[in-house]
Amino acid sequence: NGQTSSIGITVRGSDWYWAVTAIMTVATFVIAGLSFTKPRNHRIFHYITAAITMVAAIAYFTMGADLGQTPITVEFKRSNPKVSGTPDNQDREIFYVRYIDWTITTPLLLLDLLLTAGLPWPTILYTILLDEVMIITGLVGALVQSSYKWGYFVFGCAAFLWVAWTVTWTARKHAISLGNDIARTYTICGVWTIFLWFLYPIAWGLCEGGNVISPDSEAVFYGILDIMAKPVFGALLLWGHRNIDPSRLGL
Ligand code: RET
Repeated sequence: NGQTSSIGITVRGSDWYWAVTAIMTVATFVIAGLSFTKPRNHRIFHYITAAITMVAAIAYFTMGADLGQTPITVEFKRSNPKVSGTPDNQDREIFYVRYIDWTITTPLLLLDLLLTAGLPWPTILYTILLDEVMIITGLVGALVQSSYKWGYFVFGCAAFLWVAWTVTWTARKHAISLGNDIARTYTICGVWTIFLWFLYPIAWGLCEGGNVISPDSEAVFYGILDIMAKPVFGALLLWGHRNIDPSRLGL
C-alpha cells in the first residue's frame, strides 16, 4: 500500500569505513615513500599505485562521514516476510561516491597491469574505455529504481567480460613473450585481479541491485574487496617489479 521504510549504515558500518580510510592512507604514504628507493625515471608504477590508494582514501573518508550517498527506492529486503503492515518499498542508501572512485581507480589498476604486460597503448586505451562502460553502467543501474537497473547490469557484465578477456588472454600472451620474470609478475597480478573483479558484480547484485544484504554488510563486502584489489594488489605488483627494468616494457 505504498509505504516506504529506509535503511542506511549504522555506526558499525561507519567505523569500518573509517578503518579502511586509515588503511588506504597508510598504504599511500608507504608506496610514495618506497618510490624514493627507485631512480626518478623508474617510479611510474609507484606513482600509479599511490594514486589508486589516495583516491580510495578520499572515497572511504566520504563514506565514513556518511556522505556521497543518496536514498534510492529498491525492492523490499527479501529476508523480511511480507506481512500486512510491512512497507512495500525501501529507500536504501546508495553510495554513488564508490563509482566516482572506481571511474578513476579501475583505469589506473588496468594501466598498472597492462603496462606490466608491455601492451601497445591503443590496446590499453580501448580496454580502459570498456572498463569505463562497465563502471558507468553500474552507476546508472544503481541509481535506477525500476527493474531496468538489471539491463544496465547486463551491459556492465558484457563490458567486463571483454576486459577480463584482454587481461587473461591477450595481455598474458604478450607478457609471456617478454621473459620469465615479467610473465610471472603479470600472471600473479592478473589472476588476482580477475578473481577479485568477478566478486564486484556479485556484491552489486546483493546490495545496489537486489537489496539482499544490509548497508553495513555492504560496507564489509566492498571494503574487503577494495583492500585486496588496491593495497594488496599494489604490494604484489611493486614487489614483482623490483628487478624489472621498465625499458623492457617500452617505458
Ligand atoms: C559493476 C556492476 C555492473 C557489472 C559489473 C560491475 C563490476 C565492477 C568492478 C569493479 C571493480 C572495482 C575495483 C575497485 C578498486 O579497488 C559496476 C559492479 C561487472 C569489477 C577493483
